[in-house]
Amino acid sequence: MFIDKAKIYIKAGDGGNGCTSFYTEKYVNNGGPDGGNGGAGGKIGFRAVKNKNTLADFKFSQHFRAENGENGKSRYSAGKKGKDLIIDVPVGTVIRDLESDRIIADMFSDGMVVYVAEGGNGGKGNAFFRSSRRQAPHFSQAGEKTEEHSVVLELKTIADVGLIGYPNVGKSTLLSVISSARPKIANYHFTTLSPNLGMVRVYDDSFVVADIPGLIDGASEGAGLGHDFLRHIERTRLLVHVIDGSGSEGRDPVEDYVAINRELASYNADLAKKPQITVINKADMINFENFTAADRIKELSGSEPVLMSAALHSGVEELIKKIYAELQKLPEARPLEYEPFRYEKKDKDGFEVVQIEDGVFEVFGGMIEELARNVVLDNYDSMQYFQRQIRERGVDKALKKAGVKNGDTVCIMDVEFEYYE
Ligand SMILES: Nc1nc2c(ncn2[C@@H]2O[C@H](COP(=O)(O)OP(=O)(O)OP(=O)(O)O)[C@@H](O)[C@H]2O)c(=O)[nH]1
Ligand SMILES: [Mg+2]
Repeated sequence: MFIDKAKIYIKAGDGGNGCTSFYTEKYVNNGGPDGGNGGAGGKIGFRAVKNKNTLADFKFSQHFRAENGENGKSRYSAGKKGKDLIIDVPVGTVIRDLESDRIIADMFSDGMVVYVAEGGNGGKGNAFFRSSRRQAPHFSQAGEKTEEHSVVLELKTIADVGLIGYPNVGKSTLLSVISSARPKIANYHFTTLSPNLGMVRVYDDSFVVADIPGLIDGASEGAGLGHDFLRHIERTRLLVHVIDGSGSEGRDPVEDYVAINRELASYNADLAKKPQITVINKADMINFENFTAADRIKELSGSEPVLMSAALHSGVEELIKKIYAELQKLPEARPLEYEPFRYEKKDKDGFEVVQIEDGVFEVFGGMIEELARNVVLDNYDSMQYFQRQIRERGVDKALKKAGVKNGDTVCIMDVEFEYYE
């Protein structure tokens, strides 16, 4: 199955907890604190690989988590860092944040790796908190937790040339003649259901051609296979517009030429502006008495169409040379231009005070959560530290401003305090 859009969930690793422990040995009493730090959580990254050409794998697995950091242990032993998780995607995959719809990365070149989510920091062990004033800290810090994010993967094939045209005009036949690709070819509409890529060798060089499903009137509004596949030619440098010159299905080649260009323009104006080479195919079946289509298309497009029979391989060499010459004049394909979106770590300084009811206030926010990592609530040492920090960081002031009075209740995380100045 060809899948070119997928939604997945990614989560970098949580940091491991710091350890609270005291040195023990036979005959040694009251050893010092020796709890080690937790390890950092693993990062999440994406890697572009050229041996994949669909996002089908993501149909079946959608949850990706990097390893958590290990907890710290006694004897100053630090927890191991969590392993990073690198997710392989086909070259040309564009990664977006679901919520903001902003681009995180355009996986444009083979082998490139982009890290998109940092792992949580490990918590400090109690050995870290030892100071001259506090010889035996009975607390350690919890590891930092990371959040899960939803991201959208979208494959936008990278090819030099895109083949466009009505169904059954011979696009896939052309690709099979000029490259070693073996797309399905048959005498009915929509033989091609997903893009095919082929590499065309010319002189000592080569270029890549993408064959997409045929377009029909109203494709830009979703008719037929719709414009779903047009995104695979958005990044091409040149379009080759294939027309059935024989009118074998009772259609007029000139009308076809105009209609397909109209569809392109209503899908995306940039696509319509892309340089085009027009190819009149099925020349073996054209009745050249009264054949005026080539001249009229030349008038409309401003350049001579290539007359060709993909079936008889005639005119094909000429077309390849023309494409190649045209490509030399065009700039190399480039990645999308975007300001990369990054997942911010949680705000660690802000907090808010709200009055929930008469005499009851609640304090919450990133700063509170961060502080709470440092606290073991039933531990006197740690509680003192917490209260002092809260005062120092302006929570007291904010409470007063909100109108707190002696004897009121203040809720912070899971704990209720009675407020006294
Ligand atoms: N007589 C003749 N028939 C051709 C020529 N090129 C292709 N055909 C035939 O036209 C039919 C359609 O060819 P395809 O290559 O599958 O056409 P397509 O444009 O890829 O069609 P879709 O994938 O459905 O959009 C097949 O039966 C081909 O054999 C040609 O130059 N001359
Ligand atoms: Mg086809």
